[in-house]
Amino acid sequence: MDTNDKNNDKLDQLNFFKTDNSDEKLTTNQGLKIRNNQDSLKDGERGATLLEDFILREKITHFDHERIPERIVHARGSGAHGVFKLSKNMQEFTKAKLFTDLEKETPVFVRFSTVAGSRGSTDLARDVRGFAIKFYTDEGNYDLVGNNIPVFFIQDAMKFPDLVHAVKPEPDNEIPQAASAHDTFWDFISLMPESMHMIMWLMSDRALPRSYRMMEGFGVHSFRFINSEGSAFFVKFHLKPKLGVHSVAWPEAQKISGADPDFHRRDLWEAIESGAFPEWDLGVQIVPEENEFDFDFDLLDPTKIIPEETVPVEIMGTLTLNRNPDNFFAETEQIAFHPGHLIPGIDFTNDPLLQGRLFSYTDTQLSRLGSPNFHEIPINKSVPTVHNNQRDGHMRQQIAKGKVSYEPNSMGGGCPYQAMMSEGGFDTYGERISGTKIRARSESFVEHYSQAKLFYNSQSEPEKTHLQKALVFELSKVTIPAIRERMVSQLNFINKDLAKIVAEKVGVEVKTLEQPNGSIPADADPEALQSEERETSLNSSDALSMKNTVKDSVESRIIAFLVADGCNAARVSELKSKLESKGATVQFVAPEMAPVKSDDGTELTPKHSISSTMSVCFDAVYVAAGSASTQQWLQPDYKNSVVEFVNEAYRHCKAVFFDKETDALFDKTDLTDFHSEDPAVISVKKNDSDDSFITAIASHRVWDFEKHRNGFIK
Ligand code: HDE
Repeated sequence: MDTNDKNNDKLDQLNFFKTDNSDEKLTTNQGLKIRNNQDSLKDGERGATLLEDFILREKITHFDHERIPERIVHARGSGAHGVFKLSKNMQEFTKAKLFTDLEKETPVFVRFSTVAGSRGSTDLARDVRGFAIKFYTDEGNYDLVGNNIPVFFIQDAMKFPDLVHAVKPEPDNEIPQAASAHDTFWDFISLMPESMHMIMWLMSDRALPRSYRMMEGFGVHSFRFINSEGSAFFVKFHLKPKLGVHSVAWPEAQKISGADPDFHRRDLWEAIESGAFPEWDLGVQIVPEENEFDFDFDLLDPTKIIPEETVPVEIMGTLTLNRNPDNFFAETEQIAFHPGHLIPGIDFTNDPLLQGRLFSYTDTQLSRLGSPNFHEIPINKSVPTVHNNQRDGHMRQQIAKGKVSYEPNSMGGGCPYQAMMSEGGFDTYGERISGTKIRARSESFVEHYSQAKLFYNSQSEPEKTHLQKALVFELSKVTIPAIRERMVSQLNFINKDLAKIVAEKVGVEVKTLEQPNGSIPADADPEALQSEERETSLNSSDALSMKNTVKDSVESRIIAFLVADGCNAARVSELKSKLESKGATVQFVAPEMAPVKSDDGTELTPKHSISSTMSVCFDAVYVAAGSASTQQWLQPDYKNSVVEFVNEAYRHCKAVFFDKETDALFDKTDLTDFHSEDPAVISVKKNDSDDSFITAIASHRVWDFEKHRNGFIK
């Protein structure tokens, strides 16, 4: 598929709004050609500027108003266009044409984001990632506004402003930016047992994706599918990346934030530009209405997953991102998502978090985009033309003809008239409800620890270690010991070892909380509900560990080739071709930016000099064969940098390949201590082949050797 040639209904609609300045003259906003864009109009060459300079005034006024409020959460984001192609007709469960028409490719726009940071903050914050999809369907826009973590911190929308206030920079000094490692966040969290499951995910490496293209996506809440007979099913949405789920390590994340704060944005952009289109399988877990109460948790509780072992994910089709936006502001910034943008065949549930979201998203667009007409902004326009009697407001674009803007009417022939269901009219699912108005939490929502345990138990040893270290890092930034203490006491309900390890490192004791805090109904027995012994019916779930993810491709991985004068051109070219034929990208890193002269005289153009990049920005390192090049690397100007480059890749468990005649450099690195079974140290001395390097890159990292590689185990 070619990015820019592929068109569809949405792209055709957007094309209408695009402009191209090639071969055009500069104009004012009124279309007047401008003769001088250098000087303002003055009273003589050295005189004061004249108020009548409408060209200057227009230019400055527009500039003064260029900024709009950033999103209150998810301000930092990147987006791309793509398509969704259905592979399985889901008509048994839903009448949504999006999920029943096998012929149709539905245009989409997807926006990924971090949550806490400002628009200009780093991509590599330890944070949840947003994963919001707008499907431009023939039945109107359908938005799936999800995250890369399948549960949420809180159960009820009432707590959302508190959560966000706690995690955002502290209000007195606006510190820290894009980080949860501070007092107010952990103060709040330690008082909110319902957040513990999400905290396990957030402290895991899931919160440090290698790429947006290597993240799962989740709808989080239970939604409903409704079929044409009116039968309903609870569904949870899942997106599974074809490249697998991969992460970086926290020490890398911190360095990448300095070396390339746009790391994820750049990665997405460059992958799409190079034709390596990111793909996800979109699937659902389906629970028939009559099985609603078959689980040991409440399906309406957004702090719970349905384990995939209990209800498998049924794959419906593929989401592909194949085109970068033309203009960041017009598209990625102005896109407005809303979980309430629905189409027939999909509906909500009573999940009290989702219910609150249904109010918030339209409301926030009014201050962010400034007008109830935000749906008319090109990126937000539905493919079907809008016909209704809503009128006027700031920046109205539509020119609605005729005298009639009310209903019922006879003067307009009754139009626009209501659609019957058979004509695609939306009908809310007729859920039977009877209840008393009450401001309370259901008892079925009160158990908070068993799925946190399930998550922790399901992690591999290296993942558990990373999670412990994340908690230690975060809590070490908490200045108030009582908060640290309360937090480790919460962890004690999840795993006693975890609590002990963290407590020791953050200098507090594990105390038994008298009873967990939280909104517990007056007549519930909190101790029974929160008992340490309480487990889920499942001990561990493979789907929760990244260890079990897909590891079969080097596609779009970025490999640093350390090349210097005299390196072996034939080997460089041979390995480069092998890697590129499998979809990887090779970038030359040289002592300086000057072209490198290889042994046969071929010039290699570096993408980076050793002083302008770091190995944290790459997936693997190859040290090019050649004794002359090795000697150049060992010159005082480069030696420390190149040794650190290699050591750092090694510490972070990446594949490192030392080719022929590179021993002199190898001997200066930490690799001299490598474990003989470590499959990602590739060396001609071990008789490793190029294929071993390729397999090692595909497996992402050898986390199992992390302790050896960092010298903890000899
Ligand atoms: Fe959001 N959320 N949210 N959220 N959310 C916003 O809407 C809100 C929640 C999510 O790329 C805001 O347009 C409330 C869960 C994503 O443009 C705002 C509650 C999930 C994005 C808002 C939640 C999300 C947002 C800010 C609790 C995962 C970025 C700007 C009741 C299922 C969308 C905006 C984009 C954005 C409110 C909880 C995902 C303020 C009140 C749970 C991916 O309306």
